[in-house]
Amino acid sequence: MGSKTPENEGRNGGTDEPPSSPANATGGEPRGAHLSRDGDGSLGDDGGDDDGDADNGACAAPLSLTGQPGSETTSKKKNKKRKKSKKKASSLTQSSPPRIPLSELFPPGQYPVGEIQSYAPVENTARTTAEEIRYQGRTHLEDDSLLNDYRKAAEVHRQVRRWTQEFARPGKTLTEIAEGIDDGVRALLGNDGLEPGAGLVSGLGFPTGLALNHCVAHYTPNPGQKEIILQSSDVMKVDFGVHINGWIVDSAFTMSFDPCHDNLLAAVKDATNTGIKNSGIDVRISDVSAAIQETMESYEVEINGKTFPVKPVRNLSGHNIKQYQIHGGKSIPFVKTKDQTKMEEGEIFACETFGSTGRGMTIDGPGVYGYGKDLDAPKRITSHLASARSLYQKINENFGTLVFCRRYLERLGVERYLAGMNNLVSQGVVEMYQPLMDIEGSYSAQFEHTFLLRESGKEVISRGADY
Ligand SMILES: [Co+2]
Repeated sequence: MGSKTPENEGRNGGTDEPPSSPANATGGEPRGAHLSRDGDGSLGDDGGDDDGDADNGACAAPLSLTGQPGSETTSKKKNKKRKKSKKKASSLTQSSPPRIPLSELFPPGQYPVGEIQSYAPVENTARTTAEEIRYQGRTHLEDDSLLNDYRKAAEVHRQVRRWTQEFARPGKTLTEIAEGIDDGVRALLGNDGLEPGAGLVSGLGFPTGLALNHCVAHYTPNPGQKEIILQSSDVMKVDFGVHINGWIVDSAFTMSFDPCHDNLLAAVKDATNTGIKNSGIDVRISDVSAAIQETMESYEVEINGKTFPVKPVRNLSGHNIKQYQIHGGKSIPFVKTKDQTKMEEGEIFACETFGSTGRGMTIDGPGVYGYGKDLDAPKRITSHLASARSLYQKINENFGTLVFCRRYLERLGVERYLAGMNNLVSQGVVEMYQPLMDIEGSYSAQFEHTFLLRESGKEVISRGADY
């Protein structure tokens, strides 16, 4: 989930350059030309390749899914069969759509370790390796059960995004995709989140984001809204979170179906990986930002014969993560700053970057992405509105300080909550999040991983074969 860079918030980002909106960014490509192209082709291992001429002309055969949405009964039958042959369970593969709880796929209950990166030596700085600090770090990130749960959440993310990369094709609605992700996450965690308090045990870390084109981040379909159908010219950022006991894996990728967007995706993927590589204990965050900026700005993209630089989005940033708290207070901007803040042992960061062919600056768009309880909000509130009081109780019970959206509220059976919600927002106990938009006609991409600054090394917990 993206975070607004605090110091830049509200800045209008005036630039001398003319708005670089391509005149006919949509509709200029022959529709259907790349329909059957493997959508995650741009998510491959060679994502750092900045050669714009990558020939994706050969159309991959459309991926066939072994099960279609709605084949719930078939997967349940399969589950029963599989449960009986427990010894073979480790060789099981996930169903499509994903419905087999991970606890059945990994019967000994040990989940795969993330990518371990060793720390680069940090120059010109005395390491703050006071015993107390090191011990503090150790208390949670070296806790075996916490680590194993965190790795399980990351494996849920990998398996659900694998399905998403096959399922999310032009012609699908954003609601189908978002609900598919949400249902997959809940099924793999083995927790439908419907009982009071269940959503705090495990579930979605924040509203599943499906932001298209110049919508840079913070878009999720709301109930009752006009359906948006994914188009072959679209660039879609898929940003979802999985949490267990409030420890959130925050990871995102971008899908496109037209090779003209390949360089944009490659730039942002490269920038995110550069950010991760440069991160470490006692590293100044501004040095990470500078490396991200340099990488991102070394790319350009050509759309309909017009060339655009890839700009880092200046008012968004990566962030640290705390328990039940997606934005822990530290930011990793994508442009260098004078900030002297360092990363510390025991911290968890979501390194995400956003690149745009537009202004590289967002403004709040129309509509609502989600809501999140203010961290300082009291346990109970007084309000003249009974609906606000009962809504607040529901929020405390099911989400705590996790960010949620209208779909998540409505599946709990909460109705007619808008007046109550507006009351909570105006009281300042709940914050409302809006879509974040660059200029119309521009395209933007995002890649994001969660990593843990452990004593022994950096564990990129959400790393997969795809990105
Ligand atoms: Co994030």
